[in-house]
Amino acid sequence: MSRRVALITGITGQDGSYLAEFLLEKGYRVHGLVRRVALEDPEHHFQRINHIVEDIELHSGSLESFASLYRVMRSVQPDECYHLAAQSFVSYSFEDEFSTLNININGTHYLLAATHDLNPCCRFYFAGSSEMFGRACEVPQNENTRFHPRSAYGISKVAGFELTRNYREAYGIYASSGILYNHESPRRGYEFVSRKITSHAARIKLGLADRLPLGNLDAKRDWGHARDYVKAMWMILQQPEPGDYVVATGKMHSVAEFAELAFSHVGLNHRDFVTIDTKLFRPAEVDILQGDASLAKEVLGWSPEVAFEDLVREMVEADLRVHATAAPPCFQESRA
Ligand code: G4F
Repeated sequence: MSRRVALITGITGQDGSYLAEFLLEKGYRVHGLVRRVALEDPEHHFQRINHIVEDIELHSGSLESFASLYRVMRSVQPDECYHLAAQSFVSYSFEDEFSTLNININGTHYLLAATHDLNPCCRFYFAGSSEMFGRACEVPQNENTRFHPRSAYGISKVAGFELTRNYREAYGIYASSGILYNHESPRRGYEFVSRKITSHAARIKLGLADRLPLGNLDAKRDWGHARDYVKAMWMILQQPEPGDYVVATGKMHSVAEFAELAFSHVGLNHRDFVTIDTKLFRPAEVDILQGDASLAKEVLGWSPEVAFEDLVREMVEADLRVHATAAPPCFQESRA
């Protein structure tokens, strides 16, 4: 039997790299869309996929160029397309609403249009986000909760979600969305609060830093492990019918609790090191997100395997190793 073919946009990111590993293990031929600049500077951009780069095929293209996505879709002819690439940092979307909306909405639209035109039997996965719920009218949120996004990022994800649903309903494309809550790992970017906390806890422990500036400590999130969540993406595309699913742990913790736990793993008290930087508060905050993944459990048979405490421990331990052996990464203090 011939191997199934998958195309992943955002393959160099946290989720893309875990998903590529997962699909290779399942016997897929894995193709990835990467920006031309990444191909020119693989050492810097391929850190998360270096170990599998010989097993996958990379294609240059940009979410801002319909022509490039069309060309890649025509050449790869995937059975499954996982659209993960996006401007995914919520905070940055307040600094540049226009590029966030352009990249996230048009990129999704271009890919859907190319799929419809060239490869209508391809199964399409859209990376939706809990940020679509924003100022949520209920806790926990499920697939029927009304959207109330609070950032250009959240708005772009609602638009991508609706485009995906409309390609399903209007053109019969097998197009599904996962509404994923925050998911982290040692591969998380340093600009997100989880990795910012674990890397600072490690650096402070090693004497490489002496404080951790944070914004809103009271925000609550439903944090899971990225490896668990990419499995849900694949399961979503294996269903007989397309659909939309909340993917979450159902457990909620504050940023302060995350910091407390991370610092306690290195024998420190976060209160001695965390400072509040008002520049890191967002113009419109999402205070509480907690998902109800009952549908995913019932229909997909999916449930998370990694507990919050184990996730934080894994990240802190990985950061202790990173900072004990390597040059520290560049930290983006503003709005990070
Ligand atoms: O880690 P964050 O930047 O993640 P956020 O905004 O919840 O978004 C992440 O999860 C979404 C849902 O899955 C994704 F769609 C999205 O792409 C991204 O992966 O911030 C989490 C919370 C926020 O409430 C923020 O205000 O932490 C608060 N926070 C407090 N101090 C901080 C900081 N966030 C960051 N990034 N940096 C801080 O210093």
